[in-house]
Amino acid sequence: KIVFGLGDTGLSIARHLHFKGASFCVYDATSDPSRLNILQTEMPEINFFYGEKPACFLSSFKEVLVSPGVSPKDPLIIDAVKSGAIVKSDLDLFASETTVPVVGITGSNGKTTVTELVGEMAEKSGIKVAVGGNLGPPALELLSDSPEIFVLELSSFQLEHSESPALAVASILNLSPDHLDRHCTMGDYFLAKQRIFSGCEIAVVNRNDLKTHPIEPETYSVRDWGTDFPVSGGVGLCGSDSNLEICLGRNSLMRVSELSLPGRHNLGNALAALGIGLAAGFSIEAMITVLKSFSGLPHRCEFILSKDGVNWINDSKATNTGATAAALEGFGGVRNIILIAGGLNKGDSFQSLLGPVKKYCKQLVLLGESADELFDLMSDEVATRRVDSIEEAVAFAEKCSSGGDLVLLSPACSSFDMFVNYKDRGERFKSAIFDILDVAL
Ligand code: UMA
Ligand code: ADP
Repeated sequence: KIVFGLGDTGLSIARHLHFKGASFCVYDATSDPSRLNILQTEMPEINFFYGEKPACFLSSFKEVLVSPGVSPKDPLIIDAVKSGAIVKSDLDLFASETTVPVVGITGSNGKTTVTELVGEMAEKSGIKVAVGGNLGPPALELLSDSPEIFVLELSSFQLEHSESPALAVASILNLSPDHLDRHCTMGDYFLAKQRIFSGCEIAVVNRNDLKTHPIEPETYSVRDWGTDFPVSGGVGLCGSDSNLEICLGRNSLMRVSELSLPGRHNLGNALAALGIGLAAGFSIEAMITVLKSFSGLPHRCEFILSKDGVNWINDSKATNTGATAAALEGFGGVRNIILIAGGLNKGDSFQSLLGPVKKYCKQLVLLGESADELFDLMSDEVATRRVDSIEEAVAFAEKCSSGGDLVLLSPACSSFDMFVNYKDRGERFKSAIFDILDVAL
């Protein structure tokens, strides 16, 4: 066996195989991968290979245990498959090691939020739960917790390498363009997400969005949620616009105004979490309590402060156009948003943002590698300024804002061109706000 990639996932696979007494080695394209020190300390006898290798490098191995960041189109993987090697993910290994129910959640946006929500719902229901997957820690690291249920966030990268996750409850929350630099087409991206349903017992879907449904629904038991009235008895909304209520069939559970999560997209996340929790058998009362108190995670439409009538919001985790559109639609009034956007484009077209930007933005502030592309597309429609740093963006936004405005960092791009990651970008944004607005932390 060979473990391909030595990041968090590769290390979790190596630890698992080592614990099982299996014979294996590890390969990484780089000479000094992030987890090499740990591998060499914990498992000094394991052979580590690195650097560029000929396409046939993996062909002598019977099993290749691959990290999510490795593309299935990598010549090494293509050759290994041709030579008859079994290519497996950490999820495949994980699935073969547990008989405890596993809930899996994927989607283009909202995965981490809903996974954390569902985890809290399980805990509040008195069920011992382990939460991880794409949000970390990797699934295999959770086995030693011996929980009564696992709740995993699953990315398209993980699912693409996975044969059959065999989940007790599987859900696709939504689907909009993301990671097209890896998946090439929306069709491929959709098929990668569909793998979440392979071998599952209950599929939880948005009844109004066919992209979240299994291609072969007759194979599974299906539960649904939606932002309309649940005629067929699922999770949904009832009541008038001024007094909307979350309901299960005809039974009202709570008022929408009692939710702590902000924005319309988070109402969808709350309904999805409720649908998933019901499918997993959690207590309805416990789930309602959690929905009333869970106010969201840092860097996701996170309210920072209000000064001189201007609200400042950090949505650094918005790394695709779907997330940025949701923030604009969730918070926008009449052209009152100063939007700070741009970064590393993951292969998405920004065209779909043009409508919401025209409708809600009074000013665009652009940074990062995609600033020129965004400028060319948007500058005829809205006042646009290019800047070189997040600090310059905040200083400029402060100058051009007035009472009733909202300054929103929601980049629609990943952060790696200028920052360590989205957290670093969000933290730098927050520090700049406190410095430039001269507000004590
Ligand atoms: N590597 C190669 N060849 C390649 C690609 C990578 O040798 O072609 C090596 C790299 O040199 C590196 C290692 O593989 O040493 C990294 O492996 P990885 O990219 O799979 O990263 P991990 O550290 O194992 O982290 C992965 C997820 N990363 C990706 O999917 C890119 C983490 O999600 C996840 O938290 C972790 O497993 C635990 O489950 C990160 C992410 O950005 C946060 N995910 C994407 C997202 O959320 O949008 C999908
Ligand atoms: P993921 O794990 O899928 O990246 P997160 O919960 O971390 O999802 O949120 C990432 C970004 O997506 C944030 O900007 C957040 O505001 C936005 N978001 C969350 N839920 C949704 C949704 N249902 N639709 C669109 N955008 C969303």
